Amino acid sequence: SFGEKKSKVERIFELMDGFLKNDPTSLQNDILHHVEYTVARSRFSFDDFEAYQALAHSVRDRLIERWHDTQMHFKRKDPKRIYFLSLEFLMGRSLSNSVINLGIRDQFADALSQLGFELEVLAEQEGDAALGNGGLARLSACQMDSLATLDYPAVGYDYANQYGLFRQVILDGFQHEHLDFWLNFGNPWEIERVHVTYPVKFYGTVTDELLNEENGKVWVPKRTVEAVAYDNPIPGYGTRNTINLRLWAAKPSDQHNMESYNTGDYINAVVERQRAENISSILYPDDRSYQGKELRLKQQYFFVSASVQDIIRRFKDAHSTFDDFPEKVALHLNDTHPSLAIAEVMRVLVDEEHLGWNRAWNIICNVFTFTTHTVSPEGLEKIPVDLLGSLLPRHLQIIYDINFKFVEELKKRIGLDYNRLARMSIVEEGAVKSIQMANLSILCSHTVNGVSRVHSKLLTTKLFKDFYELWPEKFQYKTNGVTQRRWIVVSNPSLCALISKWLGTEDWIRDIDHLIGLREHAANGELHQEWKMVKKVNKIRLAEYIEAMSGLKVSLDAMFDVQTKRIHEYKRQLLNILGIIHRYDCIKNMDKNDRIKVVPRVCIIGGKAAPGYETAKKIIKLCHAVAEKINNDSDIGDLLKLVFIPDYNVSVAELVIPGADISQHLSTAGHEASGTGSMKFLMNGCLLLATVDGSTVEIIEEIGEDNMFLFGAKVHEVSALREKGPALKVPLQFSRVVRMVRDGYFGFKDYFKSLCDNIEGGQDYYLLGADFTSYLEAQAAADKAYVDQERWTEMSILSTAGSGRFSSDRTVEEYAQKTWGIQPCRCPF
Ligand code: F55
Repeated sequence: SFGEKKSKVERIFELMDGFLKNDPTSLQNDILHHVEYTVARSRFSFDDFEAYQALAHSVRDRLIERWHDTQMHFKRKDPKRIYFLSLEFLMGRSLSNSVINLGIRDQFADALSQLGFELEVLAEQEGDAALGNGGLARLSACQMDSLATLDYPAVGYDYANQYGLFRQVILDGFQHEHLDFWLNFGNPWEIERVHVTYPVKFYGTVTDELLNEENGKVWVPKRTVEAVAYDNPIPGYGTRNTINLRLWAAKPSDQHNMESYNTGDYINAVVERQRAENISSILYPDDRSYQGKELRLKQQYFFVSASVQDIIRRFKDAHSTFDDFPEKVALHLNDTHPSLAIAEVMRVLVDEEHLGWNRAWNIICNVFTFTTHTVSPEGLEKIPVDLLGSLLPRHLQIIYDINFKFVEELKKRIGLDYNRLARMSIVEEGAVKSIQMANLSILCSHTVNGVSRVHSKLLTTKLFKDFYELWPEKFQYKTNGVTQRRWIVVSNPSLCALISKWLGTEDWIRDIDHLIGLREHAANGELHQEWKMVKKVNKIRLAEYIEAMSGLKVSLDAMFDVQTKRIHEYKRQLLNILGIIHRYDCIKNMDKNDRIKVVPRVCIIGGKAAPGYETAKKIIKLCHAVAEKINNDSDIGDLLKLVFIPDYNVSVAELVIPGADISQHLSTAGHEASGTGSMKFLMNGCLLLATVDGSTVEIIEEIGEDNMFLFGAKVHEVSALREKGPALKVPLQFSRVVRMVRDGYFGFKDYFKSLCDNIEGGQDYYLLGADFTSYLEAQAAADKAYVDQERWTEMSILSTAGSGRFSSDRTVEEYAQKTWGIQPCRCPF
């Protein structure tokens, strides 16, 4: 019936038969095409960076194909989706990860080598996407990788930071913060969606016109900002599924503000409009405290509002009644940062969709899930009522209404226990009246998760005890995990090949349970040889990096001892440094015969301090001061070196972790909710020296105490030790090393005084003194074990073999089944 004319579909098939090809010639063609037409350089002359850009665009094309197919498939099948709301994602670099997950790494490597380029070298050209602070943010990234790989219909949402986390620059041993212009050289991984935009409104007043519950209220906002979507495809491994991380950028809205200025003030009107973009410009660099800043609140609401509009739009495209909403939507709150979503969904359902309060409330209670990453009450987010009321007046009302009904209900259940009512209330009275976002999140979520077993115990017995007693069934935990794709396959190709060889399969990359198969080879001499070779290769890579960064040459025979993570008092980098001083002091006092027995060490410390965190910054300076002394002491030579690795981020971690022999996780027991760095080290066959805290408790169950170096007070012992105050005994060795710092042995006497005061005279909140002896014993045990290289290698193999439980694949699987109620939805092509 179409006669001579071909159908549009036929014509498209004729022009583009199927997908992009991955043979060397096609790949080379694509790369050169992008050099010429995307990068706009001559295909006869382009440098490494330009080659990287062209390569990235060739990979991006392949991601887009799969992304389209996946989205179409999801749309057709309309499964329940998980919307992962997080204010932070630490994605790091994407190139290697993408080509590996797409299954075309080797093809690209071959294609490039024929053009005279090396894939690894080009991958180094990529900047590090640091849209987050630390563990919480990297966890989101690992979970996205697992969600894609396990074929779950997921969407990640965040706002699009213009600047990432600050770059740490060290000058004279002091941390300086530099802006991270991560988008200056373009970002080939994002796809701008100029048509996917939503207005986000702020300020204004709520009218009293429509007071009946069915109709809701009318909010007359005063400012509008436009949210524009930037999509970042996240490919799964061994599947065509490619999910979306949608980031919102703030743009001035067209209709807004211009008319409110008199015509004479045109210039100021334009300048004022541009300020809209500030909302998505900066990432708050503090990973512990909530400052109650207006800009932070704006960022939270901005991304939450755009995401909620997007989610509701997608839902309404396929459904006619909101009663189906909980069957199609799981909304996950990654900590309380996105918890305004609760009030926003409520507002949309009541004020805009006119569902009536009770129906809306019922929906809310069946869609939200919440994970907290915090252990201490000080870590909980509070938003001053005045601030919220001026920026989002209607949301404040809704939260008040939720709270009123909750407290009424609560009185019926628990009676007039006013202390408990006050603790559980969402509204906290006090000097600064504020909203307790955790209470709101717990109340409105059907599931509340901790991030490790001990963390969960602390939540149910301390932090959220009142809520637990009311709703024990809400509380769960999902021990964190990390993705083996990034933390072994991408970052440690030699180990990856070795594991696959000995397991006789690559299946462990998708199904981590296979990893345990290494255990039966743990004593195999041949494997030992190969295992040691791999470690050596990675140590060489790390040593070269250290030399390039600092000029310091380190011995490959030394034990590479690493502590890299955000700098915090509770993580006790100071304990590590004091231990190093002790080691130095011991070596200095040894005679020749004893020195021969010393196991040489390269101590590596890295991590950022929040810009306003003075004590953490002093710890960084102390590390440099001690390093200066030790590294320049010719009497010490290769027996001890101390290196601070600047600007620790995901890409640096990929280099450091595989090269570590041992890694330290020293949090005072009860302070680390989980810890995820340890899991990455573990996967890379690195031994752990750790306190029995957070996820380490569960790591012990998998690896066995004999294969780790544990020390320190246990969670239940900490408060009794603290209560002793000045009466707490500390070892002489401890007082001796602190005295060295006090007396200016490493210079900067006055500057370090407060660090010393913090840990002496009954002030030692994090119990460095109390744990010192036990710490030194664990260190001595590590030295002893290292001397027996075969035993050490066996422990190393057993560490990797036992790391399977700490894959984010397991974590995500648990979330899918026990929290989100979602099923895989695999793209069939
Ligand atoms: C960032 C911003 C604010 Cl306002 C508060 C906290 C943070 C943050 O980065 N927290 C964080 O990283 N917490 C960590 O989460 C990890 C993943 O669950 C845990 O492993 C770790 O114990 C916890 O400290």
